[in-house]
Amino acid sequence: MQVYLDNNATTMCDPQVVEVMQPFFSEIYGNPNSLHKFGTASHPYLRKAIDQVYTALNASDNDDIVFTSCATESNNWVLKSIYFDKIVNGEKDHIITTEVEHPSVLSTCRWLEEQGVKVTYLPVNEEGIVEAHTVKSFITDKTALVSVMWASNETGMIFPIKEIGDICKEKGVLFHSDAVQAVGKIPVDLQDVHVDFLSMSAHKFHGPKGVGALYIKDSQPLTPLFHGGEQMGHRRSGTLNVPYIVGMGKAIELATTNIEETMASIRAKRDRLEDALLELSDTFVVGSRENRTPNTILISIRGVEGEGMLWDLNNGQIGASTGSACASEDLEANSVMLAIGADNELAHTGIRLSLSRFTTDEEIDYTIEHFKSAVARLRAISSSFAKVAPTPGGEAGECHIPHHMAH
Ligand code: 7TS
Repeated sequence: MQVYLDNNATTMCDPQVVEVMQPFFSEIYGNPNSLHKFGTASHPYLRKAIDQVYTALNASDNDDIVFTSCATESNNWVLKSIYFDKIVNGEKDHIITTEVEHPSVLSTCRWLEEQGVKVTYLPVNEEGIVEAHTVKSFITDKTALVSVMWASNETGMIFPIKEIGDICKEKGVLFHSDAVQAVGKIPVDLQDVHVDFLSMSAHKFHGPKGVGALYIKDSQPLTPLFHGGEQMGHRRSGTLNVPYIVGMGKAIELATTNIEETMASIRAKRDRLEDALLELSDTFVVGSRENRTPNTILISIRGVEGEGMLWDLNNGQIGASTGSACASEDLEANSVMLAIGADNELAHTGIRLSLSRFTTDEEIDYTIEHFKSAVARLRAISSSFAKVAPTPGGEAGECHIPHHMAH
């Protein structure tokens, strides 16, 4: 058996999505900007894909949805264009974000700091989220943009986006949310929540890799990141990636139709896995289940170093992650766990398990069994676990576990 539990890194492309993409490689291949029938043949399919994204997000007709190459591009676009549109001219000088954003936001913000922008990186609370009142307290009349993720890729924790959106609206500050880990996993209704810009990536909801989108409320102006042939209403130049756009449309439709039912089914499997793993001694899961995307578990197993655990799981044909795959080449502690107050040793033990609608009950059974035996194997050879193991009648020494993580 093979079990893929790294769906926050990427997902399998749904075979139904692959099927709808197929004709656009070698049959309907004209450039949509060409005036002949080879070009115009793709237009109804592009329109359909755009409609599918609008419907999935409950966007308004006067909003814009622009296809990009990925969420990294969408995030870079918003942040850099706000710099050009609002900061270079001296109107504003400040951006607010959080300590736990994806590197596509954090690294862009660090680059903006080098250009002279003031950036506030908000800390998270013990649940790993930023509270709305914290955002409010840092907004000044020089704040150009607030950028807060909808849900964390590492913990699955869902941020109070509705409250933050209301605060930004009231204060007249633009609001961007990186919704990569929310779209297709939990309901995202843009009539209900005020967001000016929203980033998403198709491969996180069983679409193809290399296509994403940026939602722009009320089609407000935003300097393009790519200048060129003026595609996408002059907003994003470059020949349209028709097969991938069609695939993204289908994928978002499949992921958001009956989302409540899909969530309940994934949540039941996730909770069963989580309950079973928490039977192990000295294990901790970050964040409450109710406020987490239904597919994600970030679990810490004291005395079991994350990389060792990944290696053992991989030997058992189980794919998991110690955090974000984007950062997995450096063996650093999990930065989100550090941010929520875990010590360095504990922050090296985080394992992220992320399910999908394709995860089966049999795969969960197999994972529970293998995971438990892996922990026993690794603890047997762990010097740090021996060192911190609780003494009879006493608390574990040396290893600091934040009280809120001790379930
Ligand atoms: N934003 C968030 C919240 C993400 O989780 C990711 C990818 C991105 C942006 C970037 O998406 P891309 O399509 O441009 O690459 N996150 C992860 C992860 O958690 N592990 O691997 C990639």
